Amino acid sequence: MAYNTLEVTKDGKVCIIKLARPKALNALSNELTMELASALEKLDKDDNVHCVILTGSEKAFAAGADIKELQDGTFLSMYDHDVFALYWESVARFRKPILAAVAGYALGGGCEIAMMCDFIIAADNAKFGQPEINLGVMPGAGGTQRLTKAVGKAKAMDMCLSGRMMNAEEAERAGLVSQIVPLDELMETALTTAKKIAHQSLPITMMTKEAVNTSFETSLSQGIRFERRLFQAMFSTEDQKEGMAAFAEKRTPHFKNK
Ligand code: DAK
Repeated sequence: MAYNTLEVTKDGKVCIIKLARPKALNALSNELTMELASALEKLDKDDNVHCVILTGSEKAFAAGADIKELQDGTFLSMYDHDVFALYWESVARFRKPILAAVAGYALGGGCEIAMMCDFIIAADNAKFGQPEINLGVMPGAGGTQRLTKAVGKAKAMDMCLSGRMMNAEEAERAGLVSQIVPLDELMETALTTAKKIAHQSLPITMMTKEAVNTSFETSLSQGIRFERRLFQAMFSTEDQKEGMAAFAEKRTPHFKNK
């Protein structure tokens, strides 16, 4: 399907979604937001897709919500037409592995969407920030929560209150990104990583993701109990038998996603 604001391509079992509003630094307009949600809904049902990469341009992953669309909003228009909560969260709700490949600016809603992905690979020119304070508002799509969980209170407060940006090195040191690579290696690294994930058993990667995400929602003992049940349940899959048999037989496993 063709989109106005996204370029969607496939490479084997990996799907790459590129945000494509370059003139507006990929500002997250209503149209882009709805197209992203619709693309993810289709990919969720596509059995041939096992992993998704969300990326932008070399200059901007996304410079935030489209301020020009937001500026005349009222409390009621925001409340009634809750496009952000409904559609942006589609990234967080996506059940298959999804990683963000971030180059350039990831600001405001752009930073929030990157943080909704399972992890972030950053180019060395990446800049992360929650600059909403400069606009007379605050982060509204999880920034105050996910950033705090990722980098801790001191840096999250600093960024949300001062609006300053974090470069790639600081983001990696703080635990916001999993690795930094040179800009011209970003997509190659993201694709190699995504293919590695896509090669695993899909139900097992999905359950693993669910278990890690559960750590944000529950106490340690509940999380550990949940992990143990999923671990035990995995022994009812053909892929567990295949994975362990392949190890014992010194061969590569061939997962059937069953
Ligand atoms: N929105 C609209 N247009 C944007 C934009 C944005 N966020 N960011 C950049 N652009 C546009 C610029 O207006 C400019 O357009 P033209 O003037 O050429 O028409 C073009 O992109 C190039 O931008 P610049 O000329 O500014 O480029 P520079 O390299 O000089 O600067 C910059 C790059 C990223 C530092 C700068 O553009 C900038 O500061 N951008 C704004 C960053 C920002 O404040 N982001 C936060 C947006 S607020 C909600 C939940 C969440 C949210 C909203 C609602 N609800 C639950 C209801 C989220 C809010 C946000 O994200």
